[in-house]
Amino acid sequence: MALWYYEDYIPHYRLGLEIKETLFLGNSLYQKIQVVDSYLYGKVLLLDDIVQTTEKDEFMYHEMLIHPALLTHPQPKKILIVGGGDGGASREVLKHPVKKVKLVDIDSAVIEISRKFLPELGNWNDQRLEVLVEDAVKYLALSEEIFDVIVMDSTDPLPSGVAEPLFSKEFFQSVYDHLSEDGVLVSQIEPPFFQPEREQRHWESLNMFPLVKVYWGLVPTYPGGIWTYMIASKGKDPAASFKKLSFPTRYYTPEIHRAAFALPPFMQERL
Ligand code: AG3
Repeated sequence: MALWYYEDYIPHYRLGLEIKETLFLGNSLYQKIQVVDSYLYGKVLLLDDIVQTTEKDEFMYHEMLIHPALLTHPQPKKILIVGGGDGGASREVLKHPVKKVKLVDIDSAVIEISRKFLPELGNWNDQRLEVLVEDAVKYLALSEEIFDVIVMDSTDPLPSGVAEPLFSKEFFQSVYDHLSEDGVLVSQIEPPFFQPEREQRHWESLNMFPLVKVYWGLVPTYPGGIWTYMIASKGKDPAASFKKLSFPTRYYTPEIHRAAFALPPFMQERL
């Protein structure tokens, strides 16, 4: 009998994947963690029944989350990743000539399970990477460190979800205070088609930055067609920072970077 897994994203809408088997199922202190093996997307990591990443399409998300931000800073050396326990975001950051990457994830179980079941996602042995299991809100409140780029690779900012405090105005202010002069923040946000009001709220919460832009990309296993990212810069304009990279990519190109900032009118009108 066929085995199907569904993500019930919002009422009246679900995404389904036919799976071969469940490889891991358990609960951490913070959330339900699951890894399934699917026919079309390979291994899939789910947190609280929400698809986080899949072996086959993760490059589309991680390349678009990382490269526009790293190219927007003139010389990114110190990077902070908030969340990112599966390792995909730090892997892309480490392709750049950065000096130090700190990955701060609240849930050690996500890191352990990802390293065990999706080891090819991360570049865990790179000496420049430091992994800390901590609540990023507390971590930043207590730290005086300054970063060039801060990446938020969290779960969806759902009300009462683990990531909710990361999308508050207070946290964005704290991120701003921990960024260097030309500092850049990038975060994945929600699909604009289904969550327009929430997108607008995130946008408004970032108004301490002189430049805030939204860009989009495709991630086949995420809901709502197009997926959006929000980028805030103290210096250069992210939309004009496209560049040919010195290493191979499978989604990012300078042309895609440029096009990603072109927004359809239905999105533009609310920003
Ligand atoms: N975190 C964001 C995943 C969002 C997908 N949302 C959904 N399926 N409803 C990705 C973590 C990957 N490093």
